[in-house]
Amino acid sequence: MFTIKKDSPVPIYFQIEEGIKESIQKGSLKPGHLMPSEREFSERFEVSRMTVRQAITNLVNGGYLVRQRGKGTFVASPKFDRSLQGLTSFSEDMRSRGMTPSSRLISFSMINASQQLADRLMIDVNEEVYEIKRVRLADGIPMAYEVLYMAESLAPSLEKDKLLSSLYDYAQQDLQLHIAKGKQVIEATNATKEEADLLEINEGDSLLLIERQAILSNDRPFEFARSLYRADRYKFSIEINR
Ligand code: 16G
Repeated sequence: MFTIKKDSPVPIYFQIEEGIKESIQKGSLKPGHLMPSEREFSERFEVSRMTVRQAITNLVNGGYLVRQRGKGTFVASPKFDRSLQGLTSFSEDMRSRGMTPSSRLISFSMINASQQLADRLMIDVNEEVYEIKRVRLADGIPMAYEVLYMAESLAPSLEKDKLLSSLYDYAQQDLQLHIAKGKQVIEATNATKEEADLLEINEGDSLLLIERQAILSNDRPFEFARSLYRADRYKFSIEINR
């Protein structure tokens, strides 16, 4: 590994931080690598555990390392860079990166539309709506947790097994619905205990909440969905012109 200079004016925690960062950037520390514990680091460099902790915490906050409850601290995987252009589905996004999408169905139920949901789906209050909760995985790793609402009248024969694969594929191929446009809002949030357990992260970890309202070519809303993306796995980019 790298060395540190105790007589340097550069703070020790910063030297450790930069040393680890450089090892990650050069590829000598690879994604998924289990980092030594704070104790091991402090013994190796003969510095306090507080100093090591500060360096590690900065690297976790910067997205270079991830802490996994009860397992240790690992070198983070590069974030999935998702374009904000285009109305793609989770399955399409993963397939375009050569990853295999899958879903874990948490619940599938029918509810009566509240006023707010009725407005979003442009249906009457109390009309039947599917509530679908799924964890979305890429190559078996949980990436997002989604709760989506869709008017029952759009897909009266929707069954559980369809939700294990792509809902957009089902809508387009089986129901001949044309998802044409949409509106998205992105906000930052922190994982609740339940969300953290589903996404295999720690309670309080950062998440990106995306609310999507997808609209069909006949101007009828297709879905209202709230997707919680792991902020350690995702970043969003967009091309802009002036
Ligand atoms: C994406 C959409 C979600 C949609 C899902 C369909 C965002 C923020 N959300 O996750 O609204 O329901 O794709 O995916 O992009 P599927 O066709 O793979 O089931």
